[in-house]
Amino acid sequence: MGRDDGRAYCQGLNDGSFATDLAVIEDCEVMNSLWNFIVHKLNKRMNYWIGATDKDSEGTWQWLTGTHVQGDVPFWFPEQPDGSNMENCLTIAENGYFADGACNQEYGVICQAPVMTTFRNLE
Ligand SMILES: [Ca+2]
Repeated sequence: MGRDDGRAYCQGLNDGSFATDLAVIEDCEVMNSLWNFIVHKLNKRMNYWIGATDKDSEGTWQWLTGTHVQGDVPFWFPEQPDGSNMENCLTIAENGYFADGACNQEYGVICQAPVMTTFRNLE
């Protein structure tokens, strides 16, 4: 699906108690474990949309949360992003690195829901 359809798909997973959206991946370990899951469990190497764009300002990549996308290796493949105004949506590409993609391309999506941690102490 295209990126906007992908985002709508992720938001549609919301069951009313928490917000779901395209995945925001700001951490190297999260990226590694996602990629390991894609390769070893899903066994589906393909491009996946995740939650960042440079639509608002070419070359300035922002996550859905408003924070800046971290630059360079180990996140981006060398020479990426390379699509200028033609590629404004972020993917995890088939090689396991970030790459920019044309937003209407048909790719998979990676969605996320907030993590909830609850403690209940003994009184
Ligand atoms: Ca761009």
